[in-house]
Amino acid sequence: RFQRRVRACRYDIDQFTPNFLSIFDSLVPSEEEIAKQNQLVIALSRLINKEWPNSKLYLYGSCANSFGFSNSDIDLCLSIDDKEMSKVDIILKLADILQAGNLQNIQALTRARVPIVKLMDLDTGLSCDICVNNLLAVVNTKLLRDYAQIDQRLRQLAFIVKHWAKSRRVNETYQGTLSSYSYVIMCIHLLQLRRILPCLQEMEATCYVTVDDNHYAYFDQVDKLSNYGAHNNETLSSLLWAFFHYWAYQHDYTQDVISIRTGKIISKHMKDWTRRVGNDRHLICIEDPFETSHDLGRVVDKFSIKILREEFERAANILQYDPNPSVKLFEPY
Ligand code: 3AT
Ligand code: MG
Repeated sequence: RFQRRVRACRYDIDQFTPNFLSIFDSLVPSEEEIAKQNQLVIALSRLINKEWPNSKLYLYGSCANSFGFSNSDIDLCLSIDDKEMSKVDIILKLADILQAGNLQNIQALTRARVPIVKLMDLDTGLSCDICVNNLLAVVNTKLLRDYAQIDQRLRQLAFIVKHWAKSRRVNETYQGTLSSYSYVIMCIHLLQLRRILPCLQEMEATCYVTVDDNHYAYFDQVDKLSNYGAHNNETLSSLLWAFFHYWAYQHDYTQDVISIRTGKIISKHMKDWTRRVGNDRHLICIEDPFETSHDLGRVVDKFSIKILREEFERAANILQYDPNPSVKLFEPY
């Protein structure tokens, strides 16, 4: 049985919070950049609505979930109800419609796992990917944004974790490491366990959505929860310490699944995630809050799990012992 090692947080950890907060500030996109993103959505929507008046273009992913860095690409999703056309046909036609705009490098990637149109907008200089009818991603974007509004420490923690993951090259799903979306969910889970965040999907629902005949509901009146975490006064650096210590030394990789849907740790056994099925190896288990049969850790293989766990340990040790953790943590891999 995996030994869970628990260490006491270093006594002087809080002194590093101002350094981590200034890194956070340097990564946040400016108002001007956000205005440009909205301008692009309006311009593209106009173009697309001429051809498909009943379609709607949604921003999703990091530029809409409030966990986006400055200068990141824009993720868009076109919602369109056309039973006659396949997704690939819609993508091809969309690429064609967009030729009329002031855009560059329009490419229809029809053979990708999620078919998309890629483009660069010459007016704003922004690059974006447009997918079709991927509405669950629009819903999970809103859930993440709602959580971020409850306590500012979530956004701060997730930015630092994402920045660490990008610096250390463990944010590359095609290399078997975790997506940004997974890292944000890991941060939400930590704050739920520390009662800094509630579990919105366990509360009385105020928001209902149906995607592909599946019904989802959760409490989204988050302005009523702005004092939820106030009893806990842990600072950003001690939460970072807790995050890396959890994943380095406390998480039980053989038995546990983290679940923000329930706000708890649940068992692999209960989910039947104890053995490899097809390409799903379940070496680190992170339940998707809506697609509950979906393990976000399924991209991780027997090589990348080692890399990932070594990086968690490296980060935990830096936060425990290094005199200058806010520098060392992000040293390029
Ligand atoms: P970056 O800032 O671009 O690194 P991001 O928030 O855009 O981060 P991703 O690129 O990982 O995050 O994903 C874009 C969105 O797609 C986020 C989420 O709404 C959705 N998404 C990503 N991976 C999954 C997944 N495995 N299951 C469901 N939705 C996902
Ligand atoms: Mg993205």
